[in-house]
Amino acid sequence: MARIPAPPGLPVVGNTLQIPSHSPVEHFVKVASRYEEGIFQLEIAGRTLVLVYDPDMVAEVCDESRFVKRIGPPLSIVRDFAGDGLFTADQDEPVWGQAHRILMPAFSQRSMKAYYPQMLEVAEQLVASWAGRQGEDLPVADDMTRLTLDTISLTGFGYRFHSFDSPELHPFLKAMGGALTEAMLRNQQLPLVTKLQRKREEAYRRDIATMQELVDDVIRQRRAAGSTGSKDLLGLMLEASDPRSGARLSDENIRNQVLTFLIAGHETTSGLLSFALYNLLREPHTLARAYDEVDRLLPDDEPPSYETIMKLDVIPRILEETLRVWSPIPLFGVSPIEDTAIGGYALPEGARTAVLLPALHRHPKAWDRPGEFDIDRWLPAQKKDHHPAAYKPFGNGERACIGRQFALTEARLALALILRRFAVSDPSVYRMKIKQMLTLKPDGFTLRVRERRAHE
Ligand code: MNH
Repeated sequence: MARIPAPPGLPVVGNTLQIPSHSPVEHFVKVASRYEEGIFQLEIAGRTLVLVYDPDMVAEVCDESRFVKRIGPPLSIVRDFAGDGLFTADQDEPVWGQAHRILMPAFSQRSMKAYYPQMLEVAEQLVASWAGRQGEDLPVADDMTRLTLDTISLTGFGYRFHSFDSPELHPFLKAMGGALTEAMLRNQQLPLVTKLQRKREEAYRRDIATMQELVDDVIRQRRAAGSTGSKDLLGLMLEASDPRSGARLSDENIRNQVLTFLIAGHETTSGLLSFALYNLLREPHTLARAYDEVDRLLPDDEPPSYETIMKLDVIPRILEETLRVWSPIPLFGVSPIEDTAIGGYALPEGARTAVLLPALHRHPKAWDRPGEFDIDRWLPAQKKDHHPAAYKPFGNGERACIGRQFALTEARLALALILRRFAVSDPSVYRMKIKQMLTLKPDGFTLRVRERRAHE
């Protein structure tokens, strides 16, 4: 067996102090560029983390008969607020399977079509807001956050944040950012250090309480309305039972799911949309193709139908390629079910292993011209030749993202409405600066818009 490459660390603290606490993933990617083996390990806060990005080894760790998602740090820290919601539940907690089966129908194609009018309503609010701010520097990530938060809360829970009515982001978002950032920092702290930081602990508990108050309000409003028969996420959680066991979700679990969906259902999609606009501003040729497409398929000022959005071809490929070069979730964790080896490297049972997406998604073994933004990689003829494990922006297997179609439908619609109406530009020539709060976003990215045609 070969030894897993490992950058040298210090006694006791290992590599902990080498990792910049607010941008761990950028550091991992830099280290990855030094190890052609496609695997390395780090000692962080007393634990070993194996990072994998060789596509063949990733194929092995994505074999669900050998590897499983285990809730260790940082997800065990996120459990402080997301509890046993889908994202942070262990595979063998019965509640994971129960909630998964109860909620799957809410993510069918039919459900997407049912959510579509509400997705459209929120996307039109974004466009209206930008139409009134032409020539200003628009804070892209903030406005994409308004869009995606309002969309998941309205479609999933019938709850309105009214984010476009306010110049300030909703307090829920500040609390969430604080809690996610704290979870990321704690992931790299020895527990003793965490314990000593009393002020941080208080702020963390306050942020969690703020989020939970909002969740309680969402549930209270629905209960006050009585049984609405709604098949949205909250309706299913309150009224449906697990087809296999007949179990219903507990009130506590429903709170955890609502919080999970409020976070997971908007944070990553806003990152995707922000990165997509960033890419389009750097790729005028691709941008021109996107304008062509919306002019062809959405020629008038009418709201597009769901069917029209499903006919788009260039915009979805922009999204796929964006998820390749900038995955909002930069890594996901798995563990071997028993002692095993991948690519000749031994991994003991339970070894904390993570797939490092930015390095996988640009791995020269799987991708030609990996640094180039090329949406034609996603033409069917080319797609079928892709390495089967070289693209995992939504994770893997049973524990892959349940909201994938939701995110892609919402993102297609938003980009189509933006590009139909506006010429986008970036006079300040933004330089990518990643902000990591567990997930990634472009920090401080602004753009400007002008109406493409006169509107009456
Ligand atoms: Mn989502 C799991 C990426 C949008 C709800 N999501 C995951 C995972 C990745 C991921 C990666 C697997 C994490 C892991 O293995 O630990 N998700 C994304 C991306 C987008 C996204 C890149 C947008 C782009 N996710 C959404 C949306 C929703 C959602 C939208 C809800 C409407 N995601 C989830 C949930 C899980 C998840 C819930 C956990 C699923 C499970 O384990 O059962």
